[in-house]
Amino acid sequence: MLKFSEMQEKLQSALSPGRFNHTLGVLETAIQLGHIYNIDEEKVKVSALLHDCAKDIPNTLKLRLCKEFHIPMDEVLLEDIELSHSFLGAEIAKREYGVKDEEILNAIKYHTTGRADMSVLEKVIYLADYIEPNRTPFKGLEEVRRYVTNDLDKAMEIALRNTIEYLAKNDRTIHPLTKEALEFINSKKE
Ligand code: DGI
Ligand code: FE
Ligand code: FE
Ligand code: FE
Repeated sequence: MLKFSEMQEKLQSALSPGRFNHTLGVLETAIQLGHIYNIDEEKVKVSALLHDCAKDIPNTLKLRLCKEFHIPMDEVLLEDIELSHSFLGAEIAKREYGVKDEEILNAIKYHTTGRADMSVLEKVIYLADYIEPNRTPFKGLEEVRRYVTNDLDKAMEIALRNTIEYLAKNDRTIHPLTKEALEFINSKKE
């Protein structure tokens, strides 16, 4: 694995200034949440830094790389190539940044859709991405910020519900993993 400072330099040249700035916001937020929820700081930092490492790859190249790395392109991903950046990001973190830790790779892989039975690290990265301070405010953001420091699952539930509602309103297909993530959280409640 590259040193953190080397990763940061490599990433900065792969991302637009705005996307890099977003990443620094996610990094700062994830470190704070990581302390609250007692997770390994190194894992939090690497996951947060690299979560969007594939975001600025042009869509045609995303598609080609997904094929090359044997990332299964389901119907939703084919319709919305952009969505593949999380799955592709995990592969690039592994191949180009030398990340071997499966927990980190999964936090990157599921940061956009979520999935059923997420680890605490996965939830922290998903939510840090959602609430980081550089994001342009949107409906539901403040509610997630209110819950995130004391009820991680409640914050996930709200964020997932908001995302599904937003996608439905914009006639975009909801990925099965996104639905499963919300169903799993709801199934744990009475
Ligand atoms: O990469 P970021 O912008 O930082 O954030 P992200 O990785 O959470 O991506 C957000 C985008 O992903 C947003 O436009 C909504 C979209 N998205 C999230 N879940 C789904 C989805 N798009 C589709 N089609 N289906 C999903 O389930
Ligand atoms: Fe992303
Ligand atoms: Fe997100
Ligand atoms: Fe992001």
